[in-house]
Formats: sequence, C-alpha cells, structure tokens
Amino acid sequence: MIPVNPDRFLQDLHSLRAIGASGVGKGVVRPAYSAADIEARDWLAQRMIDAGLTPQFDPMGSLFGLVEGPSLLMGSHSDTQPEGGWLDGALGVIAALEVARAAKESGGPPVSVVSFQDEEGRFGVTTGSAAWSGVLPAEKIGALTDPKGITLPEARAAMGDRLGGWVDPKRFTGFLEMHIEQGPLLDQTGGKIGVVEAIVGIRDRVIRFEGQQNHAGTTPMALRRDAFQALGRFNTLINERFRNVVTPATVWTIGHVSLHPNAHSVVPGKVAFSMQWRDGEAERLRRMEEIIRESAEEVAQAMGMTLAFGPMLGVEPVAMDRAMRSALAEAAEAEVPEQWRQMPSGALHDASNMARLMPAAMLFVPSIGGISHDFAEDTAEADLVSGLNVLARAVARMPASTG
Ligand code: HGY
Ligand code: MN
Ligand code: MN
Repeated sequence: MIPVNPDRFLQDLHSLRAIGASGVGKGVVRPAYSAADIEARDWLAQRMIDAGLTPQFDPMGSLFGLVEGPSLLMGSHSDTQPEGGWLDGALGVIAALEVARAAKESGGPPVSVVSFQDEEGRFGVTTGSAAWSGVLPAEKIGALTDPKGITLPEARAAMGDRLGGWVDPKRFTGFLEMHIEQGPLLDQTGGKIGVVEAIVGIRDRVIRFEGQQNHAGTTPMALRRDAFQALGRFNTLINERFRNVVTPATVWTIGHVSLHPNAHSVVPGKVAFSMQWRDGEAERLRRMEEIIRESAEEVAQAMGMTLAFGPMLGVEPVAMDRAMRSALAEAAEAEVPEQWRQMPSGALHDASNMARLMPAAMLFVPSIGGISHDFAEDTAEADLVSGLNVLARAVARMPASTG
C-alpha cells in the first residue's frame, strides 16, 4: 500500500473548498473559466510543484501534474456546477494528488495527476476531457456557447498565457478516478465503497420553439402561439411516449429553460430549453432521440411554432477496464471487507472519455442522502479516507502501473 497521509489529504481538500466557497454549508461556486476556477487551478499547480510534479495546462485549460516517463494518470475535475458541492470532482483531484505525492516520497509507482476543465458542462458535456480524447472534434469547440451565449473561446481567454500544448496520452498506462457516488445506493445500503462497472451514456441538446409574442390581456386563447404552452405539451408527450421504451434506470431532464421575454403580461414568443437523457444502452438513447424529435415536430406543427435543434452532444455508455476493476475490488475487500459493491454510474465522468484513450476505472464513496449538484452535497470524512486508502492499495496492485 502506498503510504498516503489522510490529514494532509483532508487539509488540501478543505483548502480547495475555500476557493469559491458559496457561504452556504460546504457549497462551492467555481464554474469553468470563472475567476474562482482559475484561482483553484493556480493553487493546484503550486501544490503539484510542491509535490515534485511538473504542472502543464493543455489548450482547454485542463491542468496536468506530470512525472517523467510512463505513469498512471489519476484525477477528475475542479470546476463545479453553478451551485456545486465541495467534493464533486475536487475529491478525485486531491486524492490523486495525495497518492502521487505519497508514491513519489516512498519510491512507489509513478503517478501523474489531472484536473480536467469544464467537466460540469458549462459549454457541453465533460468538455475538457472530451476535447483531449477526440470525442469532441476540434472544429466544434469554437462554436460552443454557455446558456448566456458566451462562447468557449471568449471564456477561455481568461486563462491567458497559462494555456499550453496537448499532453501526449501515450505517456499514461491507465486512468483512475475517485468520485462521490452522487446517488443514494451506498448511503441507503451502508456501503463504504463502490467499484464502478460501467458509466451510462448521455445525449444533450438545446431545443427552440418560436411562436408569436403578444399581449397577454387582449390575445384570445384560440389565437395564441405561446412558446411556453408548446414546451408544456412537448414535455407531456415525451413523458407518455418514453414509458414504452425506458427502464427504471433511464433518466431525462429539462434542466434549463429560457423563456422570452419572460414577463407577466406577455404571451411568450420564444423558448429555448435543454433536453438531456441518459441510459446504459446506446440503442435506447437512439430510440429516445427519435421520440424527442417526432414529438417536437408534432407540437410545432399543431401549435404553429417554428422548431430548431441545437447540436447533439453526447458520450457513449462505457464499461470500465476489467483488470483495473479487479485491483480496486481486491483493495476494497482488504480495506472495508463486505462493505463494498460493484455498481454502475448514473453520473457522467471524465473516465468515460479516458476509456477511449487508455484502460480506465472508477471508485465511489457514499454521498450523504444521495445529494449532489447542490450546496448540501457531503460525505463523512471517514468515508473519504477509506476511499483514499482503497486507491493507495489498488495503485500498488495495478498491472498497468507496475509494468
Ligand atoms: O452531469 C454529470 O453527470 C456530471 O456530474 N457532470
Ligand atoms: Mn464530477
Ligand atoms: Mn457534477
């Protein structure tokens, strides 16, 4: 086992939490390319230097802490949702830093560290790791916008001359990511560790209906072309039609709605909304896409709307590497006997993209109450340390890192 230092690990985790702290519980506001995000990356780069790693930002702003020669890559992301928790992403980055640092101090296997940029998708879906892995083609990056219409290159300019060249993925023997579960399974069953079997696939796109903006007092109901009513009908239709296609594990979300002009006394003429759906089967994702397209077309036709679809973003469902999973399972059994399980991930992670480049695996620790993407997100510190210890045991056993 690599001799990791739990106190140093927890201290670093709390130092990172202080950058962009929301003031509500342990909440953090550190969206990609914000001042707090860049401050956190500068702080992390210094911690990497202190640990004997060489920091390098790639063209997206993902930060690597590199050792010389072939190494295992560990990490996650340090950007957050608009209202984020202190652990989503940060945990995997700081655990990686501690394992890399302890491995270096003790002459253990070589470990490099990464904090990917925009995992939380201000501009897309796992944007930084998707760009590095080629899932997001270079020519599409410039056109990506956030919900306020700011383009990715505009936001990225805030990183200034920190940005450097791409890191060659061939230098890494595998990718290992620790994360909070962000769901209720471990918490409800008393589990301490989850070894991830596979990560769901996701599709995400913006849909726009445009009708006719008009006076809310004088426009008879029968003559309205109300964009909000179109969204309402679309939502009801897909909920009905998905019933024949989905499983209890399938999820879909309209999470961002922009209504125009968004005023009490105006029949809204335009709506743009996000439509996201996730499932472990690519074929089911495709059938849901068909239902979404047909339903939107039907509503537009019936209600006199013009309809437009934004670019389809997505990541395929992906299985984790078998040998790395075995090393994690053995380490979990040694650390928390019979208090761990194999499980799928319903949340998306950078590991999905990494699996295209190298063997990849993931480890979960419980989320209290199953809450995440909220200031209330939390995990008992004893559980965070158990996860760190499982990593420290597993890395010592990983075939990829010892070869
Ligand atoms: O949305 C996700 O699953 C991830 O947390 N970005
Ligand atoms: Mn995350
Ligand atoms: Mn997240």
